[in-house]
Amino acid sequence: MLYPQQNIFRNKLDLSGVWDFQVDPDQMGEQKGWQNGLVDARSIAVPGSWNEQYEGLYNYLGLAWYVKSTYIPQGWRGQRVFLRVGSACYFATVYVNGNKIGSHEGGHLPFAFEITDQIRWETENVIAISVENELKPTRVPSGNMNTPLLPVASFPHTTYDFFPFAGIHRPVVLYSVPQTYIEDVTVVTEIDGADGILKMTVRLSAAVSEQGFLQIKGGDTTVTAKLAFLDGLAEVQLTVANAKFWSDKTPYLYVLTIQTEQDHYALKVGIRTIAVQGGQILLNGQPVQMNGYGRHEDFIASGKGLNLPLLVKDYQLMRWTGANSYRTSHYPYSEEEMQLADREGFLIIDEIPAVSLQFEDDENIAVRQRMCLQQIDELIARDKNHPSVVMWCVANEPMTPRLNLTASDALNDPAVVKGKDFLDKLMRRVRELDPTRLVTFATLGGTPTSWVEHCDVVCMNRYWGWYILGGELDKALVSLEQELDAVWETWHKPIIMTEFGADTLAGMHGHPNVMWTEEYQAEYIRGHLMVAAQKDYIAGMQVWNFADFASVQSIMRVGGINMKGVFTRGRTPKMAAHVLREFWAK
Ligand code: BDP
Repeated sequence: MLYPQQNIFRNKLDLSGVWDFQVDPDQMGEQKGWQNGLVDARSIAVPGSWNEQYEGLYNYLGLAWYVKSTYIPQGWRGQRVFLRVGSACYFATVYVNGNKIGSHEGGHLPFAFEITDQIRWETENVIAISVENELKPTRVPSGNMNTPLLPVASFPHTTYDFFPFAGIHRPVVLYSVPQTYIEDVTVVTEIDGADGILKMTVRLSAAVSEQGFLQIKGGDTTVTAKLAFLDGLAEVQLTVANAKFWSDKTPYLYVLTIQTEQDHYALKVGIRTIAVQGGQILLNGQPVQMNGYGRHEDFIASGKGLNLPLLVKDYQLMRWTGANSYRTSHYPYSEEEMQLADREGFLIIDEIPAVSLQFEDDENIAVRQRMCLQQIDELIARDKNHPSVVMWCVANEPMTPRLNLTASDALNDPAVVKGKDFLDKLMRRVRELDPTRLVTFATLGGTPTSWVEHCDVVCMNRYWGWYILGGELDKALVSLEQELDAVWETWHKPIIMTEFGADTLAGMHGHPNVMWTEEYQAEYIRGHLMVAAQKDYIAGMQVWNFADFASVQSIMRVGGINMKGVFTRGRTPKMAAHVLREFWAK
């Protein structure tokens, strides 16, 4: 799943723009031949969620069609041509010139199909993509569950607290590659004193044996090596003497270029290591704090669609508060976002969309587990070479019907046993695919203790002073401190608070600082950071949330917005942003 690129051997045509669009609530489109063109189309932006582009589509989550016609350059003849979708939420089917090419399930990861044999070289080609985002218990994340563990009804009926934006969210790209092309590259780095060691595996699309060449370049340093492919596979290890290591403070990137008989591929790589020791996370052997946010891909009108100016602005705002880290809560973010993280020096906890997993119905559990494993495979394939990604997160707040079970009750509770088995399997899969990074999942208060056993870092989402002891900050902070100490005593693993926050209506002030005021949020965050500052085992504090974001409608969400942002949805700072600056930026 290499990111497509343009070079002298490869071509790329980005089909982002305004496409034809039509909803298909009765699912008759294919029968009516919509794969060849729409009859009553309106305009839609790609990438972008459809929900905020038209008022009437806000709550529409059924099937919809996207169509675009394009020439394919003559110069691509003789090459293999692929159609790649950065992400489509949730289930997508691709058609080229009326023929069904393939489908993909899962809303936040890229997929590509070879379309070489479908191409018309003399005329325009019709690309049609149908996308559907129904909420179902078997999907990840799940919706329309009939076991509502969440106490407040919501519309749409998600199990998660963000709006289920739908559509083609990332670019649709046509790209061409040589007949035998570089299909995959894996780079693993180690540090030996002042030297950087890179272990690289390159896989070709065919099991051929040939010679290739590889180069690492950065500043005045160039290191080269020969590649000997045997049955399409080559492995090589290189040492960069006196290397510049990648870190959040100095995000130095080398350019790795791979050359084979027919193909070229270039990749930016950072040399760094990540490990845990006692209560600390070590980046390049040195303790590091992962301070920042839980976030969302979310903005006015574009929904969850890739929004490049917003990405750049968000990184600037995060840096302005002194943050060096965030979690891709609650699903993989765009590839462009990950590239920016490498470049800007952010430490990423990379999460699959397993939000609020429940362990009730065996059939649903089995389907969901397959989807979780698929998403782990796809995510690691996509993000394994990003130095910014330091930790994989296999779930957010998996839950059982009864929280806070005593240790002995938990032993026999069927949901606890199933949940442990489920999470253990996910973490095992991650370690098989990538033994070099850390693994975790985000716990909520009352999570069965045993589930945390295989985590490298204990990630805690806690709302002392908001959902619990709201308005009683002094008491809340005492409880927080007690709980943190107890978790540390149990596990002796580093702890990151991956969520803590308070809904805050921007512009609402109070003296005294009651809940929902900017003053309350500011004091809430200050209090949490002060508790954390006294604890050596705290390896990071990630505020929920970076910015206000669209959620589902419920009595919990004024205007359908979760207002725990330190910035508003339009990106103006609340008072709390200045508190974070005091702690992190000075
Ligand atoms: C946490 C969830 C997060 C919610 C948050 C909240 O992980 O997705 O948005 O609560 O309630 O439990 O604001």
